[in-house]
Amino acid sequence: MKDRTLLLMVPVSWAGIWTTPLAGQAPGLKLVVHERDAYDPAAIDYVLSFRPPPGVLKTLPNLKAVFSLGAGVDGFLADPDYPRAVPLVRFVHHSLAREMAHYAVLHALLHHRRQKNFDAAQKEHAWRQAFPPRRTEDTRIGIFGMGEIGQVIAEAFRDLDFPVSGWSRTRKTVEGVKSFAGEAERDAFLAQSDILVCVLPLTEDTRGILDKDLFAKLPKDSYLINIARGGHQNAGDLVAAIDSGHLSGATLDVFEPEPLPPSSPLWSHPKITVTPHVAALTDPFVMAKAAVDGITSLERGEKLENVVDFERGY
Ligand code: NDP
Ligand code: OXD
Repeated sequence: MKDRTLLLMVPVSWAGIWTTPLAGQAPGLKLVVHERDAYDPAAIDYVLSFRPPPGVLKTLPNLKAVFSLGAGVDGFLADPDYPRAVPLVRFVHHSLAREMAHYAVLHALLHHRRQKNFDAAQKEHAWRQAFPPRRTEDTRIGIFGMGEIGQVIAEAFRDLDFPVSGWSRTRKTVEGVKSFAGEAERDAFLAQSDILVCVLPLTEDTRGILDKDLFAKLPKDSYLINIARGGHQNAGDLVAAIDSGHLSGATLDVFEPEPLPPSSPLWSHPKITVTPHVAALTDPFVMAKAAVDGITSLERGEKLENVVDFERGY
């Protein structure tokens, strides 16, 4: 790593979260922080970022690879000047998928077990043995996006005895999980998803996919958990589908824009749970190791793993 420089493009106040583990993993690597340190653009070999300011990457003539701090890379592809000859590497690790599975299971069970009703009863000191859950065997979980994260989420629900299916572009073989593939099988998948968990990447094909047409195809009383990107959901259509009684509610971790403005009606909707993009946080030490391993592979002339396909957009 000697004579190599990595540029970190994150909010300056967060820089230490990433520089400490990177310095520990690769003591020889020079670290510079965008908007904090002066640097020569020609000296930058690698970049680590999540949502880099558009236009900066193209000013780095000797850039060899870009590492995403997250699994989703829409923040990079939103830059029309992303230099496409430079490989963009996603963060893929079981720790991230596992945290996403914990979040999805937590919110699915809160809904499935009707926990909001017990919270309300507790406030009244009322012993109400009401609100029986729907049978687990009858609560069909649909995973929208069966990639690195979706498959781990599917397995977690399967292991809790829920019937699980998944939708992806290409067919998957995951034990005990029914696979639906492509546009032709999308409606059939939706029609049997009582809890829909969205973990699709945000691409030209998936932007706005969670809209009124899609909600109409879900079974009555179904529930949405969106932990992918805010750009997938049409918030107005979602509120209308819930208020009409067709959907029973939603948990949303992602929004467009973020942070969700205080004036958004989503904050106070009684059937919507809002969390601030925390379904899974990248572990800085795991991420630092992944980036350093990637740089080492590249420097040895080996194949880089988890490289984004710019045509597909993920
Ligand atoms: P992957 O790229 O591994 O998986 C994406 C999946 O979506 C694949 O199964 C892919 O199908 C499927 N897919 C993509 N486009 C389409 C389409 N047009 N039609 C049908 N299926 C499609 O991504 P990850 O699982 O690693 O991550 C998923 C997303 O989760 C990220 O992009 C990010 O937005 C979000 N995320 C959110 C976090 C949070 O804290 N809220 C944390 C981490 C990730 P195929 O397999 O056939 O290619
Ligand atoms: C990610 C995220 O994409 O945290 O990893 O949203």
